[in-house]
Formats: sequence, structure tokens, C-alpha cells
Amino acid sequence: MKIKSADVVVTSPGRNFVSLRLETEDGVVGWGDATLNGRELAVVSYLRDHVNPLLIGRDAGPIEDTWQYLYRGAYWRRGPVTMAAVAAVDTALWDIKAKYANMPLYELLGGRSRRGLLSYGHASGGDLPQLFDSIDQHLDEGFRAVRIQTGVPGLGPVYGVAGDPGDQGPDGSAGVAPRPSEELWDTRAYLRHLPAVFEAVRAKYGPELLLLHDGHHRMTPTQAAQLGKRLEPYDLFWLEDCTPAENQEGLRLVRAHTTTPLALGETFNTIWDYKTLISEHLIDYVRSAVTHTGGITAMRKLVDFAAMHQIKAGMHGPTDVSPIGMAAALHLGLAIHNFGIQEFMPHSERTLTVFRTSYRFEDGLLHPGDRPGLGVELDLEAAAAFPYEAAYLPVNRLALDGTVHDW
Ligand code: EZ4
Ligand code: CO
Repeated sequence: MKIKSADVVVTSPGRNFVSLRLETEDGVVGWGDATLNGRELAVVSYLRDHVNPLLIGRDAGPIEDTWQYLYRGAYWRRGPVTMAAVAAVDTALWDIKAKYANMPLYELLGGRSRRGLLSYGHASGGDLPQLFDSIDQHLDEGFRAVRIQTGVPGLGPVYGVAGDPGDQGPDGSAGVAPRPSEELWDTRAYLRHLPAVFEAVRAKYGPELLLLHDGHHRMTPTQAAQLGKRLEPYDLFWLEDCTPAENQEGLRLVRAHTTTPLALGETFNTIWDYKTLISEHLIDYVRSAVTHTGGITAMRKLVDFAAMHQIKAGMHGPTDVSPIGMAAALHLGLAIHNFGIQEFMPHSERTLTVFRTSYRFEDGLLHPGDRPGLGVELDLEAAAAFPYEAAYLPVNRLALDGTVHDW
């Protein structure tokens, strides 16, 4: 089963997605997600100019060998662009292999370990009444777990929530932003505000509902330790990305001061980024996406390493991971033992006219579906109607003096 063609598809049905399409000589097609939000075209070039020419004529069968060939063969290690490109190839090869086997991918990964994947949605509101409406809506849809984000008084929009870039310019107008929008931030105001939000949510919804929160890399280890302690009475499922954790050792301080469970790693791209965090059990959940971490081959190794330290998978699942990347997470999550929870932001109707998915959300659980392979097919004709649109994530500045801060 030699690879006959390798093509990159860029489409923007509301936001940009980069997909890799591999086809074998006998006509089996595999899909991989290579979407890197805000830096999409760098991955397109990496694939088109440097990887795809190496794949033509190559056997689609030896996936581990191809992974090593692309990772070690580049000489230059790691990095989000490289690892998103490697992920797309790896995922497409697994899709092909499962289609050859005529099995849904999770069967090839060892078969199911659970009925479906516990998932959490994003409940957000500028103030408490809006937040409650959003939580109620998620409960109506069947979610048993919600991520709670609110606006901080005096600071404008709900932070850390990447909207649909096609719908928001820097001034709130429709159209594509030529530059990243800018937001304002004050960590002390946030730390004062957040515990009261969780107190109100617990008081209204009781002890059962699973509550999560994303700190979006904005605190120092000292501040994160303070917040973790203050949130302990509200029994969080996790506090995510409390610090910019390139400084892995910084989590020792957070861990020493709070028992609030910690999740981390959506911006990481290899197992090495977690070496101290996992081996010292400084976190409870790994947040990587298959899309950004070198594919299913690499993600499996990461979750197996995590399992040795009772750390579970809580894979990143925002709308900037395409339905192909989402399906990859679902098949892997269904098969592994140390699954924790799956983030699930449903894609727009428009996106789903391009990506035909077979996964479904039912009774609070996600199911990858039983089609052979990943179960997602990209409709090339539909994709062609939505050309690339330049779009960026926002940039963040301190309200006090305008210093650039983590977004
Ligand atoms: O801001 O995926 O947990 N989810 C998140 C996301 C990220 C975006 C960045 O591209 O933090 O909403
Ligand atoms: Co996050």
C-alpha cells in the first residue's frame, strides 16, 4: 500500500483548518489535522514544501518508522509547526491502516475501555446571570461537566475564549482582523473575583456538577498557589494552565500549596515538555491535542507515561482543532485506560458541511462512531467554497501599564 498522493487542504468555514489528505495506490484515503491557530500557513508550507514530496511512493504501513523518519530526519527537533505537520501525517496513516482493516480506529488501538467519553463544555458569561444561562444551556444539552469562565469586572470580555475569528474584528465588527485584537488584564482583580464566582455556582447547582476552570497561563506559581487554595472549597475537577508551564519546576510550588487538581499542556508539543511535570506528579491531567503533539503515535506514548504516575488524559478539544483532530482524540480516548475527560466545543454547522463526521454526543458522552478509520471525511468541493482568511488569536496587555502579558 504505497502512498500515491499527498495534498494539503486549507479551508475556512468560519475559521481556518489545515488538513492533510493521503491516498494510496489502491485508492484508500486517510485524513490528518494540521491546524495551528494563527500560524496556519507555516504548517502548510512545512507539509507542502518539505514533507509531502518525501511521502510519495512510501509504504503507508510502517507508521512508527515514518514518524521517526520525519522527526529525527528533520534534525531540528520539536516545535509546534514541525509537530503539527508530523501529527497530520501520523493521523492520516492511522486512518488508512484502520480503513484497510475495515475497523473503527479505536479497535485497532486495542478496543474500547468505556461506553463513551465524558466531555465538558464551555460555560461562559460576562456576569453571573449570563454564566448561569450558559450553564443551564449545557445541562439541557446533557453535559455533566462544564468549564466556568467569566468576565472580570472592569476588564471587558470573557478572557481566554477564542471566538470565531470570521465573526469578530478588533472593534467587534464583522470581517477579518488584519492584526490581533488586544485585551486588558489584571491578575489581582481576577484573583479577587473568581472564588466568589465558584461559590455562587456551587450554591446554585450543588455538589454533583463537575466544574473546571482555565487560568490560561496568566499567573505566577505564587499566584497559582493562592488561587488553588482559595478554590479548594468548591471541589474543582481541574484548574487548567495555571502558569505558563515552560517552567516545569514552577509547578512544584503550586503543588506544595494546593490539592486542587491541575491540568496542563495544550500549548506543548512533545513528551519532553512534560518530563518533570509527569515524573514528579506535579499535574493530574495532560492537555495535549493529537493535532499539536505529533499524532496518535506520540500521544499514546505520552498518555502511557502519564499512566505510570496516575495522571490522566484530558485532551484539548477547542474548535480550532478540526473535526479530524477531534475524531483522533475520541478514538484514542476510548481505547486508553487512563482517560479523564474530553473537552468538547461543538463545531459550527458551516464547519460540519465541510467535515462529514460520524462522532456524536449523547447523554453527556462522546462516541467516535463505528465507521472504518477516523470516521471523518472532508468534502473537497464544500471546502473550496471557503478560502483561507488571515486571523490571529488576541494579544494581552496589563491594564496597569500596557506590558504584554500571556493571553
Ligand atoms: O485558547 O484553542 O482550553 N482551551 C483553550 C482554547 C485556546 C485555543 C487557542 O487556539 O484554552 O480555547
Ligand atoms: Co485551555
